[in-house]
Amino acid sequence: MAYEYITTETQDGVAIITLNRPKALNALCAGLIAELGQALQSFDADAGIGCILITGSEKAFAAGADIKEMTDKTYQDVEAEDFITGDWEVLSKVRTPTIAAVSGFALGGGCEIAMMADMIVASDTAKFGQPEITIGTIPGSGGTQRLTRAVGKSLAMYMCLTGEFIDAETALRSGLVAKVVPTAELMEESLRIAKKIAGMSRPVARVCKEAVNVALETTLTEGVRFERRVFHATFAFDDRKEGMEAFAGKRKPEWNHR
Ligand code: DAK
Repeated sequence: MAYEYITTETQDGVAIITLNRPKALNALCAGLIAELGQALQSFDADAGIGCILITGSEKAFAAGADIKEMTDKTYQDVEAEDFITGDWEVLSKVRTPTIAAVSGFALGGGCEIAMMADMIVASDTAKFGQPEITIGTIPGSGGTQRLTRAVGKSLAMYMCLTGEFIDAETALRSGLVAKVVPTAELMEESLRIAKKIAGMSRPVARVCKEAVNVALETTLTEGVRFERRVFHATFAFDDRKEGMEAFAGKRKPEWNHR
């Protein structure tokens, strides 16, 4: 599939989507978001893919929604077309585990896209921010919600109300990212993690992801109840039996992804 604003490739069960609009620091124009949604949906439906890795360039993961594209829109326009909502949300809905490998700027919609991934691996040059307030608006794709859940109220308020960026170390300390690595090692380490996840039983990885996500949507009692039911349900998978037999037999499991 030929895309204009992204590139895609696959490696050992991992799909790699690279945002590729370098002159605009990967600003998320409607065409890019449509292509991202399309690529995500097609990899999510591909039984051979066990993890999806999204990345940008060394200078920018993405510097936000395309401001120039938004400038002349009116309230009536954005309300009528439910402005860019559909494809923006695909990443938060795919069942395949996802990783955002972030170097450089992850701002506004760029930070929001990264936060929709299941985890963020950041280079030591990464900068995260929600600077929408500096252009007279507020985060529109989960920035006030996912950021607050990830880093807590005070840091989220600071970022959303001042528009100032945080560096990779602050992002790590606050729980926004899973890991920080030197820029030169970002893809190698992100791919290592992605391939490890892709090497697990795919249905088990899918329900594991679903259970972790439930933690953000429900009470502890309900979450633990959901987890218990899903844990029981893993005993219906061939791969659960294979995994335990392989452990006892001191061999590597051979998943059939069922
Ligand atoms: N949009 C359009 N173009 C952008 C851009 C952006 N967000 N960010 C950078 N560019 C362009 C610049 O205009 C420049 O283009 P030319 O002038 O060369 O044509 C080129 O990329 C290089 O940028 P700079 O020359 O500015 O590079 P610097 O290194 O000096 O500065 C910077 C880098 C990232 C600090 C700066 O470019 C910057 O402040 N960019 C804007 C950051 C920002 O405010 N981002 C938030 C945008 S608002 C929604 C979903 C999401 C959203 C809304 C709704 N729904 C689902 C409803 C999201 C909104 C946003 O993200």
